[in-house]
Amino acid sequence: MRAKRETVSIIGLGYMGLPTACLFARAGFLVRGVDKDARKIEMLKKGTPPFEEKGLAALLRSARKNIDFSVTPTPVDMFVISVPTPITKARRPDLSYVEAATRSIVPVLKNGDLVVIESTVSPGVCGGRVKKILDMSKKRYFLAHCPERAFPGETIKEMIRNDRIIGGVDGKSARRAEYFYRTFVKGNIFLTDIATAETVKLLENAYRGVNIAFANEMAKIADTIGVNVWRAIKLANRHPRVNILKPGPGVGGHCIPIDPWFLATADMKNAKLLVDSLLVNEGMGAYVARFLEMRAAERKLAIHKVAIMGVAYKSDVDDARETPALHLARALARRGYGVRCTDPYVKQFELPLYPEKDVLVWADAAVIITDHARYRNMNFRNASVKLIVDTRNVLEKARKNISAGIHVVTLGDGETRRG
Ligand code: SAJ
Repeated sequence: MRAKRETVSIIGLGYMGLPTACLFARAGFLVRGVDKDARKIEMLKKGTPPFEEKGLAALLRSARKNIDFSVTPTPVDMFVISVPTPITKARRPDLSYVEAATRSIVPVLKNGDLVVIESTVSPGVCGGRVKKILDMSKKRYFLAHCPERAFPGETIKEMIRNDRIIGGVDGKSARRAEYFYRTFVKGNIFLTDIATAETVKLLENAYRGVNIAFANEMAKIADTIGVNVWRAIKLANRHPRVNILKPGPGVGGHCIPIDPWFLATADMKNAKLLVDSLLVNEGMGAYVARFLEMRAAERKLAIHKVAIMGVAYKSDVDDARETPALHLARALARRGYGVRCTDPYVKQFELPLYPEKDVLVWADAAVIITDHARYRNMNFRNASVKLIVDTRNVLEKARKNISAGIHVVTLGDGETRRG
């Protein structure tokens, strides 16, 4: 890759910021990766990725000669802010990290620099609060929003291939940002105004959240009317203009359960469908706990100890942020069950994690929360569980291999015995 004149700094080296920093470095820019976590910086200086992501270790190696890491920003030509934007307990956007990161670059900002916000923000934040902070520098700078749109687990591939939306405070800012991203993005780049770019990102994740809430509601209705929701959705999706997502134990990750609140809180009076969808998804943990209890009672099974299988928020990742497993663990504990969690990939979790084989000889029931590929072929031989609740329909094919003494029920299978 030809060396580029400009220098780039990424503030926030998380799941999105670190691959972005490496991609800019591999494209030929001299890159400085900045993160306030000194331990992470030490690991990166040694060339060790601080988390797992497909292809990240190799990408880091290929970018190394163009990248260095530090805890403080230094002067560069382009800054990318890629820090978390969580929600508060009251479900209000918490912009404190974006604001602090923006403040941290004010002392090193020069005339003509470009600042790009990649973090997800509420509409109006980049052109409002962020711009106000940058104006304290008294410098002439360009400002754009280029929300990340990569799918964790496929982050690097998606960062290169996906289309990008860039919104600028003015046309020049958008075009300047386009020049930088063009060096590694192979998808289309669409330029727009900054508030539209902010909204596009929120619309994408809100759309997915509402669609999943719809599927979850259908699963509950299917349980009531005695129809298998998985079969029904599969057939409905044969319609050329229908694409219903999958029901499950609720939504996790740092995006789908959170981003819709950024839109909803911008106009609570009108955000009825959004708020209801968020609450339907959040309520799935409690629903699964009731589902387990009901199905156990129907089968006259005495269940006291429950194994939660999978705490990753989605299949085959080691990321447990906002995982539905936690909602379920709490709902089960409130109902007096003993709960133990296991996951083949996750290393850090709010609750203790146990080895799978130990948990399965301890528990009376298992609830599959994450659709990890390895669960698809499990036969539960030697397990003490009498009941398996499959919230993701992962055992569809394995069912016939599971010992006859174990009852397997699937969320939304419509098999409740009534009467
Ligand atoms: N889920 C379901 N049913 C489904 C699909 C997903 O219950 O049919 C659950 C998953 O298990 C998970 C949650 O939803 O718990 C979210 O997972 P996801 O795979 O839909 O999304 P993320 O959070 O990994 O990534 C999303 C992506 N957004 C869209 O697809 C619109 C990604 O492109 C974004 O970059 C990312 O959010 C982000 O950073 O905003």
